[in-house]
Amino acid sequence: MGLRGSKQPEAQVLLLGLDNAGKSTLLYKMKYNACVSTVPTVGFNVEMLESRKNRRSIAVTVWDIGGQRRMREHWKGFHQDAATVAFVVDSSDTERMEEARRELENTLRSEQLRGSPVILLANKQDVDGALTATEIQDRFNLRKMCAARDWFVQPCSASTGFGVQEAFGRVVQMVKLPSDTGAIKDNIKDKVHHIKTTRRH
Ligand SMILES: Nc1nc2c(ncn2[C@@H]2O[C@H](COP(=O)(O)OP(=O)(O)OP(=O)(O)O)[C@@H](O)[C@H]2O)c(=O)[nH]1
Ligand SMILES: [Mg+2]
Repeated sequence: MGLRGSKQPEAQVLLLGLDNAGKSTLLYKMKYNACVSTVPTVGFNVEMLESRKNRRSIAVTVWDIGGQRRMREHWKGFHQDAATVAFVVDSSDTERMEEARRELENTLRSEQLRGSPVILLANKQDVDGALTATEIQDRFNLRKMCAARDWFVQPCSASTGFGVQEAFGRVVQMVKLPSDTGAIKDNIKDKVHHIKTTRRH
């Protein structure tokens, strides 16, 4: 059973990216269409969003994991069961573009994410000097990096809302629904346990 006891199919999406990319801002914009002021995420946020796929109602669980360097070592604890990776990039942070590319590349080496679709969210398009989605796609060499999986690049701005619904729509289109709809409650417990037991003090 899912969080709300419904039998609708569930899909899990991992929202990853460097710190300050705008993951949490995007998550709340997608869920509430509101601008929520965020603090850096230590641990993770998780929200369930409703959508429709193949004329069925589905529940999309979005895991928003902190992107600070010390949090990145925990990303792998979330790989299992992820139907899709949504990787958020601060398109205006040209200095850290290579670091972001490396983190995505490392993430996609995970056996548990083999074949998972990737959507790259080129966020902060409202900022002057932001790289375009195409420029980021080229810098990441996504065509090669994602040769064995479905991928898509979506320009957006979590601040203005530009591209945010389209991004969520893409995610829903791309998710693969697991045959086992899973016990998400247990899953949350597992993730909390993973973070508690592996966090450095
Ligand atoms: N101009 C602009 N600012 C944004 C946008 N999205 C997020 N921000 C700002 O960027 C900062 C970081 O946003 P967060 O959503 O907290 O970033 P995060 O990726 O969750 O960061 P961590 O939790 O540390 O991994 C905040 O000040 C946001 O208001 C955007 O599209 N445009
Ligand atoms: Mg955050």
